[in-house]
Amino acid sequence: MSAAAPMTEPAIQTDSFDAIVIGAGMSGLYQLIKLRELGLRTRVLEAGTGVGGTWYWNRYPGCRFDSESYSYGYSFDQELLAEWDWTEHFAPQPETERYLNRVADKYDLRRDIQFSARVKAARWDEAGRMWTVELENGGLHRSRFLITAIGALSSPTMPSFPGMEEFRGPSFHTGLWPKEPVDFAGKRVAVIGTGASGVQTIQEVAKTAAQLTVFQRTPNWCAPLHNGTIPPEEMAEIRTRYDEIFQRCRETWACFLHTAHPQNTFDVPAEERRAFLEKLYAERGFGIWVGNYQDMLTDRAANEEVSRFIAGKIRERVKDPQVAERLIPKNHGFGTRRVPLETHYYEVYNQPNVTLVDSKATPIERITPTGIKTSEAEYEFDIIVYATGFDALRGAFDRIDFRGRDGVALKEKWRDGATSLVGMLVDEFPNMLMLVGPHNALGNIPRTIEFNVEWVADFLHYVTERGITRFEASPEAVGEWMAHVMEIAQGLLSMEVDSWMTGVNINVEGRQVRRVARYTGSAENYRAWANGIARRGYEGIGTS
Ligand code: N01
Repeated sequence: MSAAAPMTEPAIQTDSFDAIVIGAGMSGLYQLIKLRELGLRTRVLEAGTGVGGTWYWNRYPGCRFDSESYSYGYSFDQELLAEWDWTEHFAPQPETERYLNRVADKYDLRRDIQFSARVKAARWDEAGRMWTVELENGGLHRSRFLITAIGALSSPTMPSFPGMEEFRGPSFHTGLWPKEPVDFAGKRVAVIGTGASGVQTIQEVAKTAAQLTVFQRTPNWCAPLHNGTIPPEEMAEIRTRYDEIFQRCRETWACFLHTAHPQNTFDVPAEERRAFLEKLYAERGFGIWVGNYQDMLTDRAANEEVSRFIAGKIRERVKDPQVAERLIPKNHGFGTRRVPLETHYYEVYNQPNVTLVDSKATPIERITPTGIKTSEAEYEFDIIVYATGFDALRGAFDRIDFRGRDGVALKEKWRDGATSLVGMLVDEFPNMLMLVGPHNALGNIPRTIEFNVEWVADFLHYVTERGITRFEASPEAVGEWMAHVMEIAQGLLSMEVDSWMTGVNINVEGRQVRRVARYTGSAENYRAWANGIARRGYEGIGTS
């Protein structure tokens, strides 16, 4: 059956393809484009009803980039770069979703995407050298190659408070937001969680809610986003600099426009240091985090210096000193967790309609039919928002029953931590490739995605040109890469802190132990390793 077959579901069917891609987000869409160029019959299986992945599911109020828009879009299509106008330096979710739909339209991608197709299991068939992919609705597909494009932060997690199902009002997880707008005007609203999603939600909901109560367990260090609109003449100027912008992203540590300052914190006189931090605080985007002094994330004293500076800013911005203290992290230094970027977030706590509850001191005990009961008080709410995050990096894999050679389950294999070769291959899982899998360079993620998608396309070109029908990473190559991944994370202050970046999520069984969950070296290093494998004839990947 051809890949151009009508996408009607849910009739049980067994279709055969050269490649199946799971997920129609940024990575899946680009992978489809590249696989078509290779002439591979490809089917993309997408759980949602539209394209966009992260930008399809995360429609919560205030959701937007915190990479500069023009550093975030695809770089591979000059025509698209010439046509597309970003309207804000950090585009809001609806604009990004529109952008990804434009890409899908332009390349007529939807004819190869099957929507409402959530993958339940994928089994490797050694005799046939094929993957069999089973959908939750019972549909079956087979393919020679399997590519996961399932995202790093795509498996939302809920807390397990007693009584959650009894709450009478609507409740939402930020990562599973409904398509219909939610009206907060005049409502009593609770937001649980103060990570990047919580912060963006809180500052938006505070504008209209009658009362907003924020349940904060661990404060995060937040810094100003400094968003602004992009007038047409500025967009025209940005457009002339796209080559320079993407070149810059290729050269920086994490593919952002910002990269570490080449000096150490205390090599600079105090006054100059203060001026530099003030400058970063006043600038757009992640500069304060990834463009700070180069030792800020490895040297404890350097980190304390920057933390003190940011704490001072919080104290200046929040009028009630007790509330300010509650908002200042005490158990981790600045930048050792992902820094949420904010717009008047701290000033929200000066509003009379906003209350901050310390849910470490007074934990949530249960959700009641009318609100939330903590160890100290009972609150009434019309709406509860769970901004409680994701089972990062691993969760999207665990939701699918991947079975490799001899029936080995990926979930079991990764029980004590994921293993991979450059985050893209796993031994015992032949013909499977992962985009943005564990131990990927993440950072400004579209840049990583483009690199990975092109690496996968080049590899599949190599494979198909030679009539190779089976490939598998060797355990030795995986071991060597993992040793590098572990070694490079040594000495990072972030490794001493619980967060999704160290694989911790108290809401998920088995995620209580800190691990090296992502590649913490530079993107350049990551690319050099992956390109080295390719240059040496895909060394460490057995083929037949
Ligand atoms: O999730 P999080 P997120 N009881 O894990 C709290 C990306 N992103 O969705 O810290 C009470 O950071 C939890 O508390 P604690 C970005 O990479 C990007 O906000 O565990 N509280 C924490 O406060 C980001 O880092 C953008 O003590 C509970 C919060 O919920 C990543 O996604 C925008 C709880 C979870 O924070 C994840 O961000 C948004 C419980 N049982 C997100 N369980 C962009 O701008 C959890 N919490 C592109």
